[in-house]
Amino acid sequence: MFLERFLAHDADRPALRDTDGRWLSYGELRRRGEQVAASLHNQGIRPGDIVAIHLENGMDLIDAHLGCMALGAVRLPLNAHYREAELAPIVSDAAPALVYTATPERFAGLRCSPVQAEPGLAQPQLWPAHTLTALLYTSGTTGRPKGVPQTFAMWESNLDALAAVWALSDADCLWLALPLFHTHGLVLGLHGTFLRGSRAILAERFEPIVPEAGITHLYGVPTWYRRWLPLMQAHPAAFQALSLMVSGSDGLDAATSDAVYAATGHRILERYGMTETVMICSNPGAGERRAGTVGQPLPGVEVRITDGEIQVRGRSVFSGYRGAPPGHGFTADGWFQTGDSGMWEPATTADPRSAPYLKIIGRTKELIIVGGVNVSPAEVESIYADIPGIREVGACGVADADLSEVVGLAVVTTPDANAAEVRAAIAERGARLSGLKRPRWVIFVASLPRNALGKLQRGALRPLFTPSHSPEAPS
Ligand code: MLC
Ligand code: AMP
Repeated sequence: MFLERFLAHDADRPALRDTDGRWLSYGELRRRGEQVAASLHNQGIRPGDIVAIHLENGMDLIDAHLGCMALGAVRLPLNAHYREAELAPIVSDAAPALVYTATPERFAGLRCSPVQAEPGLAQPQLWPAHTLTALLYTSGTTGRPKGVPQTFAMWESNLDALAAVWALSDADCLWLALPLFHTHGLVLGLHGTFLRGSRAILAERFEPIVPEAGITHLYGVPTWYRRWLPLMQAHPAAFQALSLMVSGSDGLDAATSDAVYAATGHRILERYGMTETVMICSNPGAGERRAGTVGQPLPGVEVRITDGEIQVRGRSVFSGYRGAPPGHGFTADGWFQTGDSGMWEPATTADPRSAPYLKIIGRTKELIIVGGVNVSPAEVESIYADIPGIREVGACGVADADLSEVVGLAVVTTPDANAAEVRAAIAERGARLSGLKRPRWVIFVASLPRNALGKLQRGALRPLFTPSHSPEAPS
């Protein structure tokens, strides 16, 4: 059981280095959790209540998580970069009883029914296991985020599978700069560390640093490795000394994988996951790591490809979106539909007996992945569609050498539109979106590509953003 294993780690064992450089032991983390739990309880929060955590990496965020874990409250990690318009649908759907945030103004217009303290209640019972431990929202392709209930059981089986495949141990030390409001950082990074009793060095945000001695593991997104490359070439020894570099959340290009290998002798380990499933496939810790593939299904996870789509079932797969009809997102025979397309790559001569490796070749869902962060084109469009002078807009992913993709926005104006006013309004509306969702490219076009049924063809928008096309300004 996840909590029992977390509670069993030696109290003196170092667990986490805070962003100010101070090490905290497992005993200290547990004490802090208990203190926060008592304070949450005094504020009227009870096991099973939803508590939103809208914070960047740091001890305030860690304390909030530990407090909820100790009390048995359900954590609602919110992207700390999200603005009011992005938070609104999540807050209205999840209705958290309490919000931890450093920017309360972003919640000013949102109704989050605050709880009433009930004085004189007994001390809470601590570390009770509850069915739900967290609720993570994922960018719905319709533009409305969907709540993905998370259980310790999902996490534990998946993290144990990863530990086996990656040969992880309690001696590992992870450099943890991944934002702790996504599956990657929260589940693999933070809870993976908590489960095994290993160590993590917390960083506020990613910056390409030379790993200090003692760090053994890096988990990151492809953008990070591209930004790290010059440093790896300049200081290869510091990277050679690592045990493992893992990439996920987005496809890693072969050029980066090969350049990292040439500089450090490490083949980056690629793995594939989703908020709904935790990790699905991975290349092995020991054994053949095949660049451009995401390896094989993890123990406890089954993968099939039907009509080109990757479908998954297993212990770590969630049971359904919050508030959605049963079976939504699953096939009739119970497989979760990832919306990613893939193919099996057969065994190679290096290991002819090995099972095939999964290669992700595209997405059937309409999603833009910017620096490992999912962006729904429909959500972006909804921000700009009602600007006076705009008839319609379409958003799509545009290839980017740093972030893999950035958002492109194609705009059709009305005949009487004032170009300067439209441009100014587009720039002003950008403030309603967190930075990675904001369109990097805006082009003006005469019409949007639609199919016979009138449905916007976002794939056909992409070629309009090629450098050879000079954007038309509205007249
Ligand atoms: C930064 N910004 C974000 C953001 N991070 N907006 C939304 N979501 C985020 N996660 C905004 C900032 O507020 C800022 O806005 C602007 O983007 C630029 O910020 P920055 O810090 O200068 O950006 P940059 O250094 O370019 O950061 C990019 C990045 C970082 C790639 C280094 O985003 C990152 O660490 N990404 C990792 C994402 C991740 O963990 N994904 C896992 C998803 S889970 P403004 O307003 O100031 O301009 C998953 C499952 C799986 O996919 O398999 O893992
Ligand atoms: P999220 O909804 O944030 O959990 O993101 C999950 C999505 O990220 C998946 O459905 C994939 O589209 C994408 N993804 C995750 N890992 C990889 C990977 N290794 N290669 C390509 N895409 C990935």
